[in-house]
Amino acid sequence: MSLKLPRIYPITDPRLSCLSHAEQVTRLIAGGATLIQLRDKHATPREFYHQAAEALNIARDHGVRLIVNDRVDIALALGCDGVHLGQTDLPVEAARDLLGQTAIIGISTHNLAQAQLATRLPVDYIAFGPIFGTATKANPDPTVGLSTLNEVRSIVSSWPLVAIGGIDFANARETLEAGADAVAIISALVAEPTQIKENMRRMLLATNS
Ligand code: TZP
Ligand code: MG
Repeated sequence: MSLKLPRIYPITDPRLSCLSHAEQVTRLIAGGATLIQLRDKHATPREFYHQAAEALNIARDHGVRLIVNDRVDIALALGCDGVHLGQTDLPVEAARDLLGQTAIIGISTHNLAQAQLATRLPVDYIAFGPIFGTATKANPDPTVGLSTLNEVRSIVSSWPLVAIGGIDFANARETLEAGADAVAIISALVAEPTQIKENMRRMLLATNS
């Protein structure tokens, strides 16, 4: 069955927020998040494993699904809900073999050809971006904009589509209107640690159709 995505898909960032994954997850859930991705480009695998375990306990207590960025091994070891893979991560088919049919697997795509190819892979959602300029990702691909997102919408037909990159309060609604089922957001939600709950709540309200 096709994955039903919440329209706001927050992603954690310990450097940006100066908070543990567990603390960010706690605050995002308080603001209404139901699907959260843990992303950590700096922790050691062991540190990320322990932090993800703590975050997963909190998510489980609230019936919230947790996706791990990059690390299939950590998702498998902890029994997280799924993984988000980039173009240079483990192949999706290998991740599917390891995690099984019920895991949620998402893939990042950055141009029309990659998005097209993704529709032939065993994924549950296709992410596309960066839509707008972003300072959060190191060496990002070129920004693609809303019109390309709209083209991707037609290329991937009914596949669940996540837009990512530079999405904030000013552009989240128009990004959804351009064809995304969900917007994945880091800095606009977690960069200001005292405002995470409030930002999550405001983002849900700002995109309420
Ligand atoms: N992939 C494409 S852009 C991006 C990732 C992980 C960063 C998104 O972060 P922000 O702060 O929402 O622009
Ligand atoms: Mg990756």
